[in-house]
Amino acid sequence: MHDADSRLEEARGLTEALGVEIVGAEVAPVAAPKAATLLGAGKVDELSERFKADGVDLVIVDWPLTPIQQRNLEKAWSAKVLDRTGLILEIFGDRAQTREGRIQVDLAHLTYQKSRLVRSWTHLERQRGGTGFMGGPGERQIESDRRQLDERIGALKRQLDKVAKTRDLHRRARKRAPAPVVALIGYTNAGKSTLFNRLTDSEVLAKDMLFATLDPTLRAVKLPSGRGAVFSDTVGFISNLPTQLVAAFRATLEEVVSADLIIHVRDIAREDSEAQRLDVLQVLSDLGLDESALARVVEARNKIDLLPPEERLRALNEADRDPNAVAISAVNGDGCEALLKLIDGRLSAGAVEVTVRLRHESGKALAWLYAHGDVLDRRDGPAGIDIEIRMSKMNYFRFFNVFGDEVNVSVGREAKAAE
Ligand SMILES: Nc1nc2c(ncn2[C@@H]2O[C@H](COP(=O)(O)OP(=O)(O)OP(=O)(O)O)[C@@H](O)[C@H]2O)c(=O)[nH]1
Ligand SMILES: [Mg+2]
Repeated sequence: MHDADSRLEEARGLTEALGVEIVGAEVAPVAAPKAATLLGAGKVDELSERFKADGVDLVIVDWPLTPIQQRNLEKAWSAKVLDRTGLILEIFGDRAQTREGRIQVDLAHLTYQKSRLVRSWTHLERQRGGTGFMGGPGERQIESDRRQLDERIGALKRQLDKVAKTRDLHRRARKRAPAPVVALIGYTNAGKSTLFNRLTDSEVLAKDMLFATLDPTLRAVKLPSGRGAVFSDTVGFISNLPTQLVAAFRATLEEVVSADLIIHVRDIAREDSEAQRLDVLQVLSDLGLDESALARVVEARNKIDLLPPEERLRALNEADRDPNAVAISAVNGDGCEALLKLIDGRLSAGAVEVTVRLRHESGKALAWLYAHGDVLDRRDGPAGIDIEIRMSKMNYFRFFNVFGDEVNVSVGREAKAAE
């Protein structure tokens, strides 16, 4: 879980990404959420005073607000109020540059708006004469709004289809060239663009700003072996990514996750690095990436330059023991050579012969190995079961992604380089 402080920091980052001046930010504990205003009346009043004194005209509430709550807070504070989804949609609206990106954002916006047309409440209001404390448009107005939104959503979807078809043609042209695609994905601000620039010698925008990148970029690279590959940099993930956005960006994201190899770039200098990792895996699974596809995921544990020496050493050692991970600094280049080598090796097909040590109780992992490889030798000892096995590279990496945490594995280093 992200704690309140990291969430507040992230909300600050998102607000800065919108380019507005931040007057203040704080955590407001909510014991019992109020249906009308989320916050209690006392808190709403107290904030109202302060907002007036500071001349605040935009308030971000990092929590999903119902349309009613949003409207009531706007009234109480005489300021525009955005919740997390609204804020992220605004940022995306600012950033989108390609035609496809703009259509995707518009689509997400309209879907969001449509989901916020309230019927049941206003229905009551209207029957009571329409002057209840909620105010709001009448039933007929809402129906006509909904129809208009539906029409525009339909039109955008058709446009998007057209653009996607063109992109599909481009993609097929690329597929004919045999270069495999390597996609950089990860939490926003993890360092994807910085790494992309370093690996491909390019200059896409890399900035200490959330969602600096929105539109995908592709570049061809030559790997150490001489093999060519196409790298892609794209939009970052975030916890509680608005579903409207995921839906609108589905085509882009699916293209990314269908890459031959997925580099999950992580900021491991952050306190909530593990929570961010889980958020990213959640988005991947939302996009339909299943267990077998996890074999295509490699972790680039970035920003090791920010770690104090002992922690850095630990990170390096841990990554060393994991065939699916490399510890790097995209800023100073540490580990990037090793990452390229790992990518190179992973893109070459073939089998590996390794010895894996399992704990006695790891029956599942043992059965998996027997099912997915040729067991060459088995030694049952007091420290565990040593299995010498030959299996496809794909299965080897898959094994680590599935069982890496729960089994005690000892592999010869040569396994990492085995072709
Ligand atoms: N110290 C340090 N900073 C890094 C490293 N990699 C990236 N950064 C910084 O982290 C910030 C974000 O980097 P980006 O490359 O823009 O991150 P991103 O993942 O592309 O972010 P979005 O496009 O916003 O999702 C920038 O200020 C980078 O300079 C690293 O290895 N070490
Ligand atoms: Mg970026």
